[in-house]
Amino acid sequence: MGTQFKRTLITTALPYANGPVHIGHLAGVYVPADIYARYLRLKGEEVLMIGGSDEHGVPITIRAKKEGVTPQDIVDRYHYIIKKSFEDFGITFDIYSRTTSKTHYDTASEFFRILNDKGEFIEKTSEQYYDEEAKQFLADRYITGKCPHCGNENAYGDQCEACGTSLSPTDLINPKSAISGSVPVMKETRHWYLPLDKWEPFLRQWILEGHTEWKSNVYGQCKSWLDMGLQPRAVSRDLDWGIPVPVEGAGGKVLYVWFDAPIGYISNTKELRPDDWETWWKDPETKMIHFIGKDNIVFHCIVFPAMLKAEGSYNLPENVPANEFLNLEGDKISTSRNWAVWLHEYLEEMPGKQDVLRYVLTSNAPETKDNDFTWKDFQARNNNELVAILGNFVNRVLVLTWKYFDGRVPAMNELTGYDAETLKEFAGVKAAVERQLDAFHFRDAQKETMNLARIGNKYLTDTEPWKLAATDMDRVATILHIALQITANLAIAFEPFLPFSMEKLNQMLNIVPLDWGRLGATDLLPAGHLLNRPELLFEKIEDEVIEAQVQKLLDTKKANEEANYTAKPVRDSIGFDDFGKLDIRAGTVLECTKVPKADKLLQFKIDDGLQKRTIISGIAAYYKPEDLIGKQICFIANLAPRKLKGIISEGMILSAEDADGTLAVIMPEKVVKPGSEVK
Ligand code: B3M
Ligand code: ZN
Repeated sequence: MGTQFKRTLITTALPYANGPVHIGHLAGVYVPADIYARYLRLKGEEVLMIGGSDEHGVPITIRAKKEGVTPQDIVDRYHYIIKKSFEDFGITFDIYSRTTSKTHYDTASEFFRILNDKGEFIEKTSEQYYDEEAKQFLADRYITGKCPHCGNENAYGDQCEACGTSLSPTDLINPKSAISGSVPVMKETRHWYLPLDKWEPFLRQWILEGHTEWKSNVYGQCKSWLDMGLQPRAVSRDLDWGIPVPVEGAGGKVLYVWFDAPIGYISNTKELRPDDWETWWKDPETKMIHFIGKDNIVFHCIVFPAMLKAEGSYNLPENVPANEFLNLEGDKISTSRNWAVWLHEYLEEMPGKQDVLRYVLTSNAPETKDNDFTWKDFQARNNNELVAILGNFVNRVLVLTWKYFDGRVPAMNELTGYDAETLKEFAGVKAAVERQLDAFHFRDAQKETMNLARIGNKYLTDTEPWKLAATDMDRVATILHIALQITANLAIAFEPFLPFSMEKLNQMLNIVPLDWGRLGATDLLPAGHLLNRPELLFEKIEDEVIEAQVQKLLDTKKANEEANYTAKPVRDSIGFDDFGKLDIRAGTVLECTKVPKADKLLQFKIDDGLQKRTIISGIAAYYKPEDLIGKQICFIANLAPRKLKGIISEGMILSAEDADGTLAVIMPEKVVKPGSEVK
């Protein structure tokens, strides 16, 4: 408290290198961290932003097994895809490394050794599931069985995905090894545990009393963990992928991924700054901030601080501004269900639109609760905010300056009261944006910044310089002078949020990027300064583009439904007599019309060989009436008549229902006499 910090170490969660990164990653961690890093750098502060891939752990080995390749193949593939996506979106890491680097192996092993030598671990033997065929202990994810809560036969040893309950492997009924399919046995194994209970009093005081300023979602989660009471946590695993436990006789055991991954922040700092990395980790004048998603809170606020404290020479984080989750069109983002907007695909389909996504994800950031990304909202924010407010303002100012002053900043003349008021209003934006950024409220910070563009837009609309050109060029000069100062201010304030567009804007203004300290100044562009020719900063996004994205998601949903489709179990058997009671016939459609005020229903006139029969059928969503006229269908002829929407329906047309509920009408394979029996 009250510490004056000299530098800031920003860490960002290390994504698992078991798949590419999507909008949820950007929104939750990397865009806010990047905004913060860019902001501090613009202020001239000393900053390092550390990133990297998390390349150990069971998720990687599962992916490898599924594809029949090695874990190393998987991480080599995804590390570079992830790294490139971050570069493409302008995430300014000072280093983006990986936890399979030599520096990391050495650093993590050394860290473990120090704690072990200091007696900071306890060693315990416990019984765990073992696959005798595959000759290995089974990670929780590698055991499947029946969920004791909902009966799902394919629950995992850590969670049932059908009902969402967290499980431990011993909860499963009829457990099976996912590796060999055999029934696992309980076997004793010895592991190293970090006694979190020992650190509980310290953590209570440090967080619950010392960091009441942390975001309420973070503070609340810490409090509930602490109130439940902390238990020793195993920091080793029986697995053949990871950093070997650096203790003699520990063959076959590796460091638990959540032990080594946060040490990755240290290793990557070391790799970047071999000579002064300790300044960044041990000098009390360094402020450390962890940017993470909500599922990582316990590891960054409780486990890693306990590790650092046990080691003894490291700083603890000053803040952990964790975000909640971003959903996609109402559903949880999921790598395995392919329910995501993948960053590399977005860039292929929307080239050059990095800033649009950065803007939308910040506008809608899940800072205090889970939020939803929708393509409609994406389009609306682009068209109504980036294009209509920011882009429109900048374009009008530059075009008018070229039109009336050959691209040179005109001199300011006498000010009106309204001019003075406008200048005063935008001078206040700096403090407002800073207040929000310093509190990690990135969406409000961006909103305040957009307000500056709003002020500018309103100023132009109110003063209408284009109408004054014939009568009062002095006035036009003053208005454009002020509007140009607002534009140059926007180039500073929006840089952390929209770096690509602001680079373009600086180019148009013919200036080098200005420091944050100049924000609010009214003399950024001196009279006589020559601008470059304007280009559009943002373009309208048309409906077709959005519809194509929505269709892509609908296709994914359909593919998932099909992949998950299992036919319903067959009903109780019936005798032949029962079947004989059904009178199923083929008939020819003579007429077919929509039933007024009922979107689902079609009304048919069927030639059934004896008469014209009326049938109502709920297939209007799947067929146009004209597509069915003249076709032959099958129907139940002896179903008792029923009244639907005031019309008597004499029978039922037979359809097959697909996995997604789509109906397909059953038709005879060749033309038959109307009234033919179906048997
Ligand atoms: N790889 C989990 C995740 O991607 C984990 C984070 C490590 S941060 C040290 O959510
Ligand atoms: Zn369940």
